[in-house]
Amino acid sequence: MIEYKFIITGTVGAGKTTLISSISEIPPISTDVKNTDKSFDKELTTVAFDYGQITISETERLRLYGTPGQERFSFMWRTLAQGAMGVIILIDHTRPNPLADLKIYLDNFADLIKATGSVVCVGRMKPNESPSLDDFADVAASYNVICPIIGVDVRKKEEVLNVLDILLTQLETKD
Ligand SMILES: Nc1nc2c(ncn2[C@@H]2O[C@H](COP(=O)(O)OP(=O)(O)OP(=O)(O)O)[C@@H](O)[C@H]2O)c(=O)[nH]1
Ligand SMILES: [Mg+2]
Repeated sequence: MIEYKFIITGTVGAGKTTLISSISEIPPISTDVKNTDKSFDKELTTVAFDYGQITISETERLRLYGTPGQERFSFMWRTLAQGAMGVIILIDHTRPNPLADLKIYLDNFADLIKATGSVVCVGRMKPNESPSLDDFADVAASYNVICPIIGVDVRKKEEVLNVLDILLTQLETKD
């Protein structure tokens, strides 16, 4: 069995745990606990990682790890990035400064992004709302990152599968 490891990262509440549970064919492993941080209004939050998997053919399986969103758990980010073949950066468009959020992950995952496939997913984006997908692309380009930037509703399985397809295609075309 060939196994691909992808990770998903992004800010608190962006929907990383939700994305994994949308596609996992096993009950996702979650390390969510009751949130005690009053700076964001969320009942549960991930403290270590999420895990889900999906079989993509008779010989290929995809393992998907989600990072904690909170930066105080960022020591987990590097651990989870080890051996990853692709990274999904999930941005919550409704946060105060989603372009600055993107920069945090472009910085922290720079090595992985350079070495593997990557895709930036923008969630909760209403049509014609600013910043635009082009604005995100400009930020990525300023970090020398050229990757697909797409609007995604992580609650929709087909949309998440499309993201995974994009990453798998990048693996095929990478030398
Ligand atoms: N209305 C709406 N809700 C969304 C959308 N995308 C995600 N959500 C919801 O936002 C919440 C996201 O929660 P999680 O999946 O726990 O987020 P997370 O990124 O894992 O958060 P942490 O682990 O705390 O960093 C879920 O309740 C989702 O259903 C969207 O496009 N619209
Ligand atoms: Mg989570």
